Amino acid sequence: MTIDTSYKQLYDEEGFVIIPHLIPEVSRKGLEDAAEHAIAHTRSGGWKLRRTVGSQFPPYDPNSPDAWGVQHVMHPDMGEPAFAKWYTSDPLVEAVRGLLGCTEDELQMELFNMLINPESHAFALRWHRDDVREKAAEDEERQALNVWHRGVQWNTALYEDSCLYVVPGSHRTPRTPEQRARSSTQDPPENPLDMPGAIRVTLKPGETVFYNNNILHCATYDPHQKRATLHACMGDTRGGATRARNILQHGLFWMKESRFRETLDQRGKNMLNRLVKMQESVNGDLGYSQVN
Ligand SMILES: O=C(O)CCC(=O)C(=O)O
Ligand SMILES: [Fe+2]
Repeated sequence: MTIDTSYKQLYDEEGFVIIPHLIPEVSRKGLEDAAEHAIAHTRSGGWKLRRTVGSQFPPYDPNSPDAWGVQHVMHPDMGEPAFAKWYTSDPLVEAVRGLLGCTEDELQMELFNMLINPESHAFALRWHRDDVREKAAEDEERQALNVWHRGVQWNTALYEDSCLYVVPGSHRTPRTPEQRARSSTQDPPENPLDMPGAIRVTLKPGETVFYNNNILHCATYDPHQKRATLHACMGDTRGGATRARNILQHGLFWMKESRFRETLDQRGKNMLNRLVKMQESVNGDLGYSQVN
């Protein structure tokens, strides 16, 4: 399958695009079961690598009673090979390759997490860009937005998901004074649609939104609305060290262990090799880790 070039055009212009059917029918049940297990394991306290209610970014407060995300679902200790199998599956890899405009030999394995509804606490993320400070002056913002990091991030919904809000096109331009005012507060928005230009993104089961992680976005989490959304990113090796800051802060020691490598098919192993090479080239460690 090659993806329609209009997807890439939309992604480049709007900063996001929705693509259906990236979960092969044969994989769906396996992924749902894996997701249920990962959620139960996290809520019971068995899985410590979680995004906790009260924290927007890492480090996440380990003492929080509730979680809005499960981190590192491909970790061998999770014991769910369905996740890595999907991450390296044909339809997904083809879509990513199309959006990055790269060859398969340039694809770099990165993060794979899951976004879930908190069990009993409403929570929200304030308006932000993942890799530009909220306080950045207009010039700094413009400069940061001009750098193409050669990576894509996505949310694939197993169940209907209306948590995410974005401002289309905002990945290319600094915030207007009004947008800046509404994204400089520490408080989550009372009504995200008050943000000029904002839209709510609704995914039907099986749909994927790919979004530039520097698009202005926020999210609201309702404990009564079931969410199990696969949240991942993949890079293109031509991005080199520009990808390091975002990726390596998440604690990836476990990805260098042979125990993890052994769970991957050949394509996955090749993608992982490129991540390790990138990490070694920036001479960094693999970030903090809550388990290792
Ligand atoms: O929940 C979402 O869909 C968005 C998550 C997000 O913005 C983030 O993790 O930075
Ligand atoms: Fe974000």
